[in-house]
Amino acid sequence: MTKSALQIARAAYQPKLPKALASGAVKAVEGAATQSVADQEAIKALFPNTYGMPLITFEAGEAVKLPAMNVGVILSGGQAPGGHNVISGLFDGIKKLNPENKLYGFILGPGGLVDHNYMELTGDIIDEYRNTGGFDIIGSGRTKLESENQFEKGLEIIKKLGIKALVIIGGDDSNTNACVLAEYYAAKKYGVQVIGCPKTIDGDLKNDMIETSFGFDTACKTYAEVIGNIQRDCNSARKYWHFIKLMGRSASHIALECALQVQPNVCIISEEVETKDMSLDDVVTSIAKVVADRAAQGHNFGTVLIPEGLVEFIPAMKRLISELNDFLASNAEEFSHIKKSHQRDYIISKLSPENSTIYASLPEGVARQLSLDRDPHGNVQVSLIETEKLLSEMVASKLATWKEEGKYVGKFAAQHHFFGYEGRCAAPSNFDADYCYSLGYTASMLIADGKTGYMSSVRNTTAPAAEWIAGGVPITMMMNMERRHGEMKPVIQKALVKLDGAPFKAFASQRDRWAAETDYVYPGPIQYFGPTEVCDEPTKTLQLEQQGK
Ligand code: FBP
Repeated sequence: MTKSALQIARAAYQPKLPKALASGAVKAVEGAATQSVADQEAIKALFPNTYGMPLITFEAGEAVKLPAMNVGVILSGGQAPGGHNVISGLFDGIKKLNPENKLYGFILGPGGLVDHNYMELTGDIIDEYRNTGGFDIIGSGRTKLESENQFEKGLEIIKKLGIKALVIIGGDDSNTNACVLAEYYAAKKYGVQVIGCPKTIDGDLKNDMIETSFGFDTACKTYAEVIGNIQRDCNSARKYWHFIKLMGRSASHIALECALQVQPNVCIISEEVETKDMSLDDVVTSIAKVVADRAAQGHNFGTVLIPEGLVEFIPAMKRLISELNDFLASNAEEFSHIKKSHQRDYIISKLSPENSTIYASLPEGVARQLSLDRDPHGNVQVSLIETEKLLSEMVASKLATWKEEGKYVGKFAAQHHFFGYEGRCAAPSNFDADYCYSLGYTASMLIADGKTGYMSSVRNTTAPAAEWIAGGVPITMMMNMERRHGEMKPVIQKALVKLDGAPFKAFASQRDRWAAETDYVYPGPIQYFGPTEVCDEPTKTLQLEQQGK
């Protein structure tokens, strides 16, 4: 593999570990018994073997020689910077326990386990991937591990390879499935342990015990760098409004963190839009107002950050999408015979009056996306909706109306951007490199301690890495019951942006000033070498959340 100079230098970086893990030998200290965040009786009944287990903290201890064991690892879902370091931490951890231990990677996600598609991860392979971005060492996939048939197919290869434990690196859904698998193997007494690791750039897998999911730090810093560059361009030419959509399928953590880093003129937070029951027109009006106010000061430029999941958080849009999904599912045949040029009018004539009015008000392109692009389950694919264009077109027409009414609105010219894939495989920041390596190493210690149904946890992450606290959290502790596809299911509670949380409050207390002034921050690229205050700084979100504790 040909490498850049940075990759070569970066390969030599030794990730920092919490003191207890770096000591070379640990002991597991058990805390109090746990319970799920809600629906305790229901979760307990579904997870009789893995419910109520204690929290685990690792402290320095005596070295113990364990018999050799084999471990399997799976990368699940969307890429997130640092995945390779979770695997290298896991590898180093099990090799430290016993150099005979082996690590097997299942190829292209959970599907690799079911299809018996795997490779042994040797030291040479691991060394190629240390401190690099991406999940390409074994690839990732979105196959859901849910059925007994899959669990049994997985067991066949687990037995064949003599695997004692499986580490699943994934987001809330993948860790929910890891917990179901752990319970299944425990109930069947198969003697196979399952450990989860918290991954997702979206930042929505976090709680009191999991301070952040890995990848969020690097992805936000990567986006913030590019947004900063755009803001500098914007402030140099002073002629464009930049509408920037940011990844985050559901929660707005990425948009909020980027706003805290770059101080844009506008940042929409989906959770606030939903809580305040704002309509699409309310969102558009709020942006148009900032545009007009800045124009009145002679500033015909600015930046607007938009979370990817916004459309589904606008209550009226949610109702429209739901009616459209149902209508198109039951009238697919008839709809397919309607001429393209008549489809819009046809839909307008069929929807309920409220939804029909909203649909008619949408720009042509967006209306088409809502009615045509459906996923295999018949749902509209919201991530394909170009929200940045939708909002800028609607802001333009709102400004035109205000102009006709005699209001001064200045000049409005928009540019559009979507930042998502650019940040998911970036070389991990020092924070993610250290955090991921520690998560992987901790997973190996949980395995050695015989644990199953636990998520690897590293806390106190705003302190220097040596003071981080490594341990394990029972996954059942994070669960509640939620309706999914019409059925009540045990799932890990998704962490949305809290409007009473410190990060949102910090943003809300400054946004009016950011809107009026041009006080942009230009964070620049992630620094991998240099002073610790530049290279090791955690996200603003994490700092603000931990300050309040
Ligand atoms: P995970 O939750 O699996 O980590 O993925 C998150 C994400 O990156 C979202 O931000 C984005 O909406 C989605 O994946 C895109 O999915 P895909 O990679 O399938 O296009």
